[in-house]
Amino acid sequence: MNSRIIAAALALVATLTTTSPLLAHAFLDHSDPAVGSTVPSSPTVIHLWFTQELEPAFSWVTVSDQSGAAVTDGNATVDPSSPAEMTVKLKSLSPGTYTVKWHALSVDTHTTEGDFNFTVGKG
Ligand SMILES: [Cu+2]
Repeated sequence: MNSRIIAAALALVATLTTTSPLLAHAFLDHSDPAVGSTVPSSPTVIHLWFTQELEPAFSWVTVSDQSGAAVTDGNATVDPSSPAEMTVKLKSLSPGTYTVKWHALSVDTHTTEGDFNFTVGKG
């Protein structure tokens, strides 16, 4: 490869990087159970909807109880028919507050992460 082609390629990368839109990341849009909510009984799954489509192999969710123990049943999945949605099955949850941590790689290759709580009431 000659140096002119390399220079042109670098210029193109710089242009793409500096002009990417600010909103083009996968942030959490909403979830079920909702962020900060209290639900009457143990949900069997938690759904997270993002603002952009996800790369399933590099996106995950963990759910833990107050002692830090994982309460998920298997890994999070992304349904190909709903690529901005991540779902993970849950074990049967006792009343208490649970922490959801998510890490997303969007199709634009940007990673984002965050966490929130939800509470299972006494039913
Ligand atoms: Cu992005």
